[in-house]
Amino acid sequence: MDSFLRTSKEWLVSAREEKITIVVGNEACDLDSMASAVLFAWFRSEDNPETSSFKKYIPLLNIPKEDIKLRPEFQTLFKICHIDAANLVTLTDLPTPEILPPEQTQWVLVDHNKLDSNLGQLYSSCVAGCIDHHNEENSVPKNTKTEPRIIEKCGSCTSLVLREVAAPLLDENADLDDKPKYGSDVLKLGLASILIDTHNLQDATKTRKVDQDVVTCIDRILSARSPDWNRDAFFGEIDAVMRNLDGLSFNDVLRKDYKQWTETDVKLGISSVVRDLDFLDGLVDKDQAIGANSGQYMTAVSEFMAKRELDIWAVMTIFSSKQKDGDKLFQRQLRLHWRSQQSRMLVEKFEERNREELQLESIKDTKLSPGAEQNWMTWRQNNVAASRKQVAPLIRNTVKQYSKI
Ligand SMILES: [Mn+2]
Repeated sequence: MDSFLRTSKEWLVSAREEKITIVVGNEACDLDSMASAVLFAWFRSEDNPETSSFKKYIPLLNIPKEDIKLRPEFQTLFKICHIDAANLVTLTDLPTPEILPPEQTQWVLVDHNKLDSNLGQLYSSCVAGCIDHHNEENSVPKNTKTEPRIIEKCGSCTSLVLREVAAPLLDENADLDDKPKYGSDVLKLGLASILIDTHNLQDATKTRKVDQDVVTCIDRILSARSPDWNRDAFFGEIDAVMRNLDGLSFNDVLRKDYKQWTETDVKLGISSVVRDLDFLDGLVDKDQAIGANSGQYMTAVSEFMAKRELDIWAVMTIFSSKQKDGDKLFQRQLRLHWRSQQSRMLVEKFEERNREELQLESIKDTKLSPGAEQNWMTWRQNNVAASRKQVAPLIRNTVKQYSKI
């Protein structure tokens, strides 16, 4: 797979002569987006790159190159799967439109279904298909030609990708052992993504049949190939690396898993964090080497928001604590920051409209000593099933309905 990635990187610059398909995940670029893009490109590309009819599919990570280092779980998985991170195409590698003219490209979106930001401005008319598990944005043409158009709710987009482009995986009678396309490295890349998104199939609010089916089949193949194979241990290794945010600054933690939308001229950003708010607020202190008070917190927040011109910035946390019976209890918190009185009104409207559905319960920030006037509100979100996938549309709907008043 590594040599495929290296070759695909070279195709980028020869696109003037030969058309290419770019497969891109969403801008949060989590494990699911990365694995979906790589696996779609890998399975759709034909085996023999020398033939002229070769279809060139290039996976693209929707982040600058330097941001790969914010995702240590990628590094761990790349090691397991024998992938050199340097061979992956990132936004930093994307040539200018003069070298990569839009008409020479078609784009397949995985793990999102609307091409946003800079890429969207240049290439949204070239979108030729999508596979996604988010809400329908009605942006990808309804009739795609040779590429799929699949939008279906499930735990991991990777499950949908594999079901679509690697169907023999789900066929119990298929013998895949001598097929390089189905090597163990490839299967582990897909498996890691699905296990993380479904918490090893334990998160019943997210896991669907397609996730279960794909995991069961990959698990069976890997067990048959190696007596030492242990799915739980594999999940545990990746999960532990993901939750370890040691050494990252406040700013890095908040841009590690970040998405942004513009709704009726209001800019909304949402950061997802796998630790609680006390951990996060402690980092403000660490960054500045002095005790954190609300004023310092506000400075850090203003910088983050100003850099992205945000009107509203949400921070969502998900973390777990061990119960007496050994089970994990998952908890969520939500914090919304506003820039102006207008965006404050939107945040208040959001709370009013969604308090019940999200089971929001106001909480005090324990790590921040009071200082200047706050421009944020914090809640415990007792509806733990609602992740960013559900909360983002709720905030966007409030903005759509009230921002013009
Ligand atoms: Mn996803």
